Amino acid sequence: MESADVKTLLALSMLVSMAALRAAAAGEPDWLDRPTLREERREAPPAERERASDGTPPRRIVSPPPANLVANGDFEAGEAGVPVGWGPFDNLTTFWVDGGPSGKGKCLRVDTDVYLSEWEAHKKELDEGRARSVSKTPTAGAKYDTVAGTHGVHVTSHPIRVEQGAGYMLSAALKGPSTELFYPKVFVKGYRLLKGEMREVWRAPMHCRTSPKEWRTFSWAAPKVPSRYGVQEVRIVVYCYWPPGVYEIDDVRFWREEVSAPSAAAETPAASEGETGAGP
Ligand SMILES: [Ca+2]
Repeated sequence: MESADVKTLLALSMLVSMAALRAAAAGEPDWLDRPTLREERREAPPAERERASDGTPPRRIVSPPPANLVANGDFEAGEAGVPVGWGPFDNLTTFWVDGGPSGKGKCLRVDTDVYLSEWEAHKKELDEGRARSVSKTPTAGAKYDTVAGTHGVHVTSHPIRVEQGAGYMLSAALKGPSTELFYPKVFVKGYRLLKGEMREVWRAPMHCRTSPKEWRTFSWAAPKVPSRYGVQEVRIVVYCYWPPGVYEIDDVRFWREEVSAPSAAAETPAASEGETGAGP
């Protein structure tokens, strides 16, 4: 072999070694240069890319679902016959029952087909500590004198603190009657401390076009930022009214989610988030 060829070979091997060293310095093992792994890395979601760039081998990672900020949003935990973290329960219009989208576990049941007078009398008894179990009188006629046609039924969660500038999402599973104009809603109501007490300053509904035949899951189209309206804490409120009937609710979820610029711009002002007409 001529000395010129030896020099060329030496130069080439040095270049190869330097490339390997550079790759190692960049935290990339050289086996990542294999086309299939490169491909997998390119297609990986951001969470997986981050993991791969710190030198650990890339592999499929299923991200855990974001933490649900509603304690007992699945209504599985209960005490003294009612689910913890929610209220009020009267066992005339609100019940903790077996069931849910999976057909297992527990869920919330709301019956709005109860005479308003009967419900008010029962509530008075409960308030006065004269609790007794009652069964409703079957309703008849136009039913405008029922809870459905008047007050509606609210079931409210515990308070949840929200962070400044943070986006949040809401979802829930429901089953029950609805019409073109009337259907149950799940609200996020926002509160702030004003003159020593928490006052409602904002609300955002989720309209639920329910079916009495099947469970359906509903969610907001995009995250909302409650702190934009001065909100310090929120409560989730399930609201059922017209048509009179039995509604079931389960898997209420409220979680932090990054807000993208377009959805933030599209968010409607607080005043138009409220409901008009029959509402809570
Ligand atoms: Ca459940």
